[in-house]
Amino acid sequence: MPNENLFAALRAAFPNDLDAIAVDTADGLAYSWRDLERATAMIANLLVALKLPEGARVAVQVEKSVEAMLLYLATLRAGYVFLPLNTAYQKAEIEYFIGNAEPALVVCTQKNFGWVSKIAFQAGTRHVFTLNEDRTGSLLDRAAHRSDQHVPAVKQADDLAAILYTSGTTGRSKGAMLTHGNLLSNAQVLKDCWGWQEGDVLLHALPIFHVHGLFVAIHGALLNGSKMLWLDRFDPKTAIGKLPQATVFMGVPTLYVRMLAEPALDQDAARNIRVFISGSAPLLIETFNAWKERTGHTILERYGMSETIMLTSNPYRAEDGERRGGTVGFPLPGVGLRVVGDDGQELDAGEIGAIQVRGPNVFKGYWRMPEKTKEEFTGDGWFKTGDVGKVDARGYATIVGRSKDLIISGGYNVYPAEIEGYINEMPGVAESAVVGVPHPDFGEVGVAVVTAKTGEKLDGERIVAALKSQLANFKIPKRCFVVDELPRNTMGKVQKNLLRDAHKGLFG
Ligand code: MLC
Ligand code: AMP
Repeated sequence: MPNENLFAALRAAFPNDLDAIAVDTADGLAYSWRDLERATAMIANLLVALKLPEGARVAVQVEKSVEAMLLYLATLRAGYVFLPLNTAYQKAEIEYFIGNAEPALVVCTQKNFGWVSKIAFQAGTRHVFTLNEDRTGSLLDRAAHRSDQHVPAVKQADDLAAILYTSGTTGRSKGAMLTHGNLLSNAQVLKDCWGWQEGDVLLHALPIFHVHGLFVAIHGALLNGSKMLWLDRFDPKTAIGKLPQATVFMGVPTLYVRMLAEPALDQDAARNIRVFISGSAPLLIETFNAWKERTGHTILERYGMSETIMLTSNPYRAEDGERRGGTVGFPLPGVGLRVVGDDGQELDAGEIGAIQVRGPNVFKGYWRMPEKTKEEFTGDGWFKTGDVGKVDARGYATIVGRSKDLIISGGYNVYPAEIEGYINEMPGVAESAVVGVPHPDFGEVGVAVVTAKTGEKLDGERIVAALKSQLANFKIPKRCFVVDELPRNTMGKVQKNLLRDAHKGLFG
């Protein structure tokens, strides 16, 4: 039986010249393809030596670095399941993820080792290693003694490769289980759709805890044997400075907005770019137009999810159609996308309804949540995205809203229910509502509206400060208002649309 391990496919795409540069970092380090090959073998051999059980999860909360990417690739190579965690997550969030996923190995930064290892050991994790931004830490120390030869573990397309936690509208986060087959089939489709070609160079500026930076960007470059210019963090000036050396750039809309604010962004800076790709959040038509005017390039917008990786894309080639701002383009080859009404019946072109999808890219289910998984699929096997949209007569899909109560801020998902849960626990709080309002930088940000229990006095700033010690920074509402009562409809349900309207002009 052929080995369907994703790593094996990525490795097979390495160029013949293994001494060529695979990754260049902003601080002047260069990694050859041979370095990638050997370092992933050494880390994979370390994982093998730990005798982790079949299907073991490797949970990783470290800053972005090339070594963090090598750890991801080594986990695939050794046949274990990678579980990336945003570095913004705080104690309670990590406690939940580790408790739920029960990883056999946790890798964290030295700075967080005390509290992360305590949580991990309490959850039954056997090994906790460290990996720091400056390439120090016990993971690499231990891997340094291992052989640099390793045959990729044999995996089938249906075997798990990664678990990505995504928050839920109710209850706790769910771990989306993605298989080697999900990831590889999607990467192969994108390689063709986006015209990856010889000589391409990717400017990698996104975090690597989520689908966009971890899968779409890294798999895209590796599967094409393309060099990456690696930025550990996004800074618009640095990114613009690197653009002339790149041919492909991927970003969430906030990255485009921040680069547009720099006078240095012009046609010359973008002269070698073949394609600018945007996704993870709606790209405003103003940004799409301003980008075209300033750089001469039409951004290609695409749409995806943690549960499905990439679903749709605007056309790359002119003969396939124009890139239409405000739309997310056509379903990718192999992806089925339909828009259904309240009765579950498919709607006609132009009609707005719930978006459902299916295809080889659609995940295997939520980790240890068979009931939740069942709820999110229709009886005939389509996944309910929670997005609301339409498909026009020419086949372009547009996302017009979400049926899930979700805020997308700077490309990160924030679930109001989670934030409200924390606020409602605070002393003196009667109830709260968190809504998303437009923001010029992040697209959308959360604003909290809170009422006090009778006789209690609350201070919005203190509520925000208290949240900061409990939750990832991007989830913190940018403002908190204390009011006498929340608007309700006749059924007693809080009218979030009225709150959104009342605060929509807050950030100009
Ligand atoms: C940072 N802050 C945010 C924020 N990021 N607030 C709201 N939303 C965000 N996304 C806040 C911090 O809390 C802090 O507030 C202040 O902004 C500065 O923090 P920072 O750490 O310096 O921010 P910065 O590094 O500039 O980060 C901004 C960013 C980052 C846009 C570069 O958010 C980012 O990398 N976003 C990309 C997310 C991404 O990759 N998404 C893909 C998901 S995959 P304070 O008050 O503490 O000062 C997916 C599927 C698909 O969705 O289709 O791709
Ligand atoms: P996540 O759960 O973080 O993977 O986020 C997935 C969600 O991001 C989708 O369900 C959409 O709501 C949203 N999304 C991704 N790409 C786009 C896009 N191009 N336009 C609008 N929304 C998007």
